[in-house]
Amino acid sequence: MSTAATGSSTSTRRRFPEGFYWGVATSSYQIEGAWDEDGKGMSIWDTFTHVPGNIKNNENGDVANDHYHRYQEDVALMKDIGATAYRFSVAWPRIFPDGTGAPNVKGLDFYARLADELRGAGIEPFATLYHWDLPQTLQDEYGGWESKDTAKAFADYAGYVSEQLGDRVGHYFTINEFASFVEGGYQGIDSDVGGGKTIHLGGAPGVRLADSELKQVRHHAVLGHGLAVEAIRAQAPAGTKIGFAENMRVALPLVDTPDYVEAAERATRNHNAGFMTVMMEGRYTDEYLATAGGDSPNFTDEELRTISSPLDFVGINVYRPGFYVEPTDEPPGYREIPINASHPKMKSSWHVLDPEVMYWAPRHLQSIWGATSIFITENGCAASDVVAADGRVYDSDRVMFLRACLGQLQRATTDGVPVDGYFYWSSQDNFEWIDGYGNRFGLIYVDFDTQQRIPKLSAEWFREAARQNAVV
Ligand code: GBH
Repeated sequence: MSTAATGSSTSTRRRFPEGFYWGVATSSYQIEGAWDEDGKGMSIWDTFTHVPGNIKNNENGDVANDHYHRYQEDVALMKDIGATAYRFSVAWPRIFPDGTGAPNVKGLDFYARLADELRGAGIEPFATLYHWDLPQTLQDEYGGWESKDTAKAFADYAGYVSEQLGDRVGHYFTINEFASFVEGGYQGIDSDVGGGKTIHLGGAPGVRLADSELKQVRHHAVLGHGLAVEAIRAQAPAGTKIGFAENMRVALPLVDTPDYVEAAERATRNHNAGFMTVMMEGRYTDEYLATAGGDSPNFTDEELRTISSPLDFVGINVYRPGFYVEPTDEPPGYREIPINASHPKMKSSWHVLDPEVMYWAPRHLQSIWGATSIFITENGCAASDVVAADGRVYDSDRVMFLRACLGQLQRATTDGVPVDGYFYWSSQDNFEWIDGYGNRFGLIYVDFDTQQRIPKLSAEWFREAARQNAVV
């Protein structure tokens, strides 16, 4: 555990701006457990994981990291590894067991205690209001996000939580990764993994809609975001800060020259038309509506104004490049370059590796939409972590990944891109959705039989980087 005591070995050229947040992230269903305790209602992920065959090895989040009971130990570990911010999510069915109606005080109390514990440890709490665990009742009654009623119920819940927790939590992310739960939950996603190969990914509620129906679900999701922003502004204390946490598809310029960069910006804007672009611009692009034709979503101008309510910051989860581009003279002004079959990858099947995405993602946000405050709400990788004979976990590939990604992020801040913080996904190994407990993303290893936690080599790297506020 010995690291340079003085920090004198780190060049000042590799430092982040003063006040930069060094965070870690998790989500409720992936770590809490206590799936039916203290009045919590069922979520669509409780239902989905309990159906045999949906999840690798039929695993589920019933117990997960038992964080609901071990949160004090977990906060102490976060402090120990140097985190200054923590992004957690609130489980909607803990607060409103039926999605709407009477709130459950015990559920709310858990997050109040968690926030107090964090503040006591000098860690700033950032709450995500929707990380995919929709109350099952809303799925049963409305078909979930197929209905506008779910967007309205989400806003009521968001306003209530921000009002109740407002004295303790000052930063909120409305919704995590729109495409992951919309396309993933209501159709399934074909992920390009190079060499012309795609893999099919999905999740709860496991509905299979046609393309024509999916556009309306997307619209309800961004509408839910916008309505939630309005509700939080109305109910939370003045000064409360709000954004979303979106996994935008990022086009990388093949060459770093103005014409390639412009092509990449154009492509990024088009490829995010259904979520990021409409939230930032308040309109669906002409191309999006033209391609949809008769399948365009139904929407009003008033809804578009709500969807694009001004935000305090923009959050993006950055894992992989979407694709590469080169400029063309023909519309749309760019050509997509296929990802090669031999492209480097991290452990997850979808995880195409190019650390440069950590430079271009925030830079595109600044140049396309003029973002003035950006958070990297997630970045991380799975690795083949095992406890060695000496009791340590030697995740050298994750250290490589961290150093490479943060090096690119630091390059962005040096270029004047306004990035205010970084959250590593995840503080600890946890329930990785359809992959079960197999894909470990943590800085801290978890033995799921004993619930023992062991900080990995990467946690040591993170601690030193946070201490120096620099790439180390
Ligand atoms: C995030 O998903 C989630 O927010 C988090 O809950 C999860 O545990 C973590 O990351 C690690 O997986 O991008 O073309 O490959 C982000 C990763 C985004 C990966 C959607 C699969 C499918 C399309 N997922 N992606 S593609």
